[in-house]
Amino acid sequence: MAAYELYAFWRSSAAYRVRVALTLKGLSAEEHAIDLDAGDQYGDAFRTINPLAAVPALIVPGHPPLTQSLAILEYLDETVPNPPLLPADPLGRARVRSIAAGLAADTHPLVVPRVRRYLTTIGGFDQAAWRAWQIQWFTTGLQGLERRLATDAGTGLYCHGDTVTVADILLMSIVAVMRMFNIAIADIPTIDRIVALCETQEAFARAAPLKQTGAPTA
Ligand SMILES: N[C@@H](CCC(=O)N[C@@H](CS)C(=O)NCC(=O)O)C(=O)O
Repeated sequence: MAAYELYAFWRSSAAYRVRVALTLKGLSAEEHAIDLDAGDQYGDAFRTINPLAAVPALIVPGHPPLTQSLAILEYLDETVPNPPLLPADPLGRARVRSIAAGLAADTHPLVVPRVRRYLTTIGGFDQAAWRAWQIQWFTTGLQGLERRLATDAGTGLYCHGDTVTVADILLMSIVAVMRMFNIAIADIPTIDRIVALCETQEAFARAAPLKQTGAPTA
């Protein structure tokens, strides 16, 4: 199997997704830490890997870096089909991709370091305003997902059916980073149930931010 390399940061929600998928597929990658708090993503060295200055980037030997966590998850799913991370049927795949995009495209980008940096410098936000902003968009994303999961027939033990899909990986990646910010959202029982089930699995446990190199120890 290819000797992958993964550019990541311990707290990164998007890098967490790739770690989970690699483990589920029985793969591993040598990790290179890009310290997002120190601004390493803006250095020339990393910009040659991802000009958009964001992790993750997965290096498949002999190929240009793969970026965008959803694209990386689909690449891994296509090259190592078992266990599948997308349903076999087109409607199921569309539902899973829709749940994943709701979190990856409509929720997560609002709370990344570059947005925090802009709002707390040019945008005039103090720490309280930034925290209120984070809570606002995590709440909007997860309460919307809760309504959907609670009413859709497609929901099973997991976000879609009874096996882990890309939708669960995205959900857990958002929950993991919310915890790092000490943000909890009430009244999302379906999500809480799915999160508790995912947490029993090694792939999610191993990807936990606080278990990664560079994470604070106390
Ligand atoms: N849509 C991208 C998001 C990538 C992204 O924004 N990653 C964050 C960490 S979770 C990052 O590196 N941010 C750097 C910054 O905001 O300066 C993906 O899914 O890979």
